[in-house]
Amino acid sequence: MWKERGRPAEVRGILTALLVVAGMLVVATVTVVWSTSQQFPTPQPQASGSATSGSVALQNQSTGGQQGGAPSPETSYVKILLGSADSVSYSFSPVQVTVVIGVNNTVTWVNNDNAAHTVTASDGSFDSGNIGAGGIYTHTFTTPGAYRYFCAYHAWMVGTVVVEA
Ligand SMILES: [Cu+2]
Repeated sequence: MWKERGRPAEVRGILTALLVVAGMLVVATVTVVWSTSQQFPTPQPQASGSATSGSVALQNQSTGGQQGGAPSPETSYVKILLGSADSVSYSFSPVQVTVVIGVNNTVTWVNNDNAAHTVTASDGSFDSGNIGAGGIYTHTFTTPGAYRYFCAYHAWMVGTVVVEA
């Protein structure tokens, strides 16, 4: 017999709350373990949960470069240095970059200058158009070769992408 009628309900309420918290901890732990086991660099993997980590890795490799601006191992970066519009001392950096198909053959140019520039292939195979201040341009190279490019506005701005199989 309970002398205080309110006590059992109160105890049951606390026990229920503890069970809910414990359940949430289990779910959170399982989620962390699962996402860690995926070894996936993207913060929000959209792949279905049935995919094994092996097929995810293969899929990631075969797609060659993912769009969206998120940094990934497949991307090589070339900076357009601040001052490139005003001084022949500044241009693309590095002026030559070597990439390997299937490894890092997506190149992203980042315009760190406060003026617009272009990344225009000498052979016409790619052309960024205007890249505004702070803007980026991304191109994925799929054919081996040496690709010279220039900025349409500034004659001293020239660079080369060497693509290896
Ligand atoms: Cu330029």
